[in-house]
Amino acid sequence: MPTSALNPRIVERPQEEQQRIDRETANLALYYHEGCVHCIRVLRAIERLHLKIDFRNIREVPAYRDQLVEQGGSSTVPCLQIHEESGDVNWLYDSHRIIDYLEQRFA
Ligand SMILES: N[C@@H](CCC(=O)N[C@@H](CS)C(=O)NCC(=O)O)C(=O)O
Repeated sequence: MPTSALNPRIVERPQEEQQRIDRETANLALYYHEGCVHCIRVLRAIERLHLKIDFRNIREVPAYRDQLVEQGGSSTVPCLQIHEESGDVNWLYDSHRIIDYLEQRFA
């Protein structure tokens, strides 16, 4: 049974489109931890939009927290790391801004 039959809000795409989007989301990573309500909101949006994004738990892996602080500039989660096509790396903080970004790009 497709996931969308259980939850009609979950986005479903033709296989080729999903594969194209999977290639795009390979350039994204979400820094989070499970005790954070703002992170849960982003995780739910990712599930609903049916996106494959690398999840980096900063409490389980200290190196992820170090990357977030040293490269992103703050230890606040959630944060979406975006590898742009230009080669630049952007760090997008704030659950609302992250969800807006994902919806504009993938909804
Ligand atoms: N307005 C932000 C709030 C994010 C926030 O408060 N995150 C907390 C965890 S729930 C945090 O990382 N606090 C520790 C810190 O800022 O270093 C959002 O919606 O994402």
